[in-house]
Amino acid sequence: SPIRARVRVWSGMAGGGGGGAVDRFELSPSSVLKLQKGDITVWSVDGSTDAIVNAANELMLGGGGVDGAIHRAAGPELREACRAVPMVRPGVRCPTGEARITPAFRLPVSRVIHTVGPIYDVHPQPKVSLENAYRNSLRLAKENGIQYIAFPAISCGVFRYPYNEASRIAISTIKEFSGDFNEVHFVLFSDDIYQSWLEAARELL
Ligand code: AR6
Repeated sequence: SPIRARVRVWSGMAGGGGGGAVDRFELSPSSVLKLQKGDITVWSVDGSTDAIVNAANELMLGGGGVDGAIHRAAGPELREACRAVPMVRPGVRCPTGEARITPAFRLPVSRVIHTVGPIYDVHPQPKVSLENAYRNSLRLAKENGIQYIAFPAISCGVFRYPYNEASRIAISTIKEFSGDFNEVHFVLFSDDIYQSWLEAARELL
């Protein structure tokens, strides 16, 4: 069963999303969850078994929010790699709840996993799709030998998912993969969202 102890450490560079306090929770004896505030585009652990997750849209050619930041930092090659992902139907490279993987180009990590969360007010079953977005990102990461993975708060920006619900969904889905990764990180951009993730981790881990 997960160990309840929680410690605060200073991130330094490795695993850092810009530096700052990192909250650490054990998922299994060999696997930890880390929460921090920061910018996911500067996060990395080792540049060979690490990946960041992008909160993309179904077309996968960039957008606003974290998607825009990741494309800017990765350079135009990322857009070309995304364009090469086959369409499953017109306008859709990655259906909501699924995930696709590309190289990371100028980012400090080895790969980018693109997933699409639900638009909260529009999707008929937003909870299932948000769970699937986390689950399929983690499955694809595992298949590709990723040991360190960092997520943003998928759907919590433009797609308007209430972050107090999204944080519980995110943490409980990560728990399904206890032991599959050395480290799973959340790099959260705003204080209210970070606090909500911290509460969910204290409750659920
Ligand atoms: N690092 C970490 N988190 C960030 C960063 C960053 N550099 N920048 C923003 N966030 P959003 P969504 C946070 O809107 O709701 C795009 O246009 C942000 O504060 O990026 O899934 C896509 O193309 C928020 O908490 O993603 C899609 O069309 C979280 O990332 C659509 O938005 C997610 O917000 C996807 O919407």
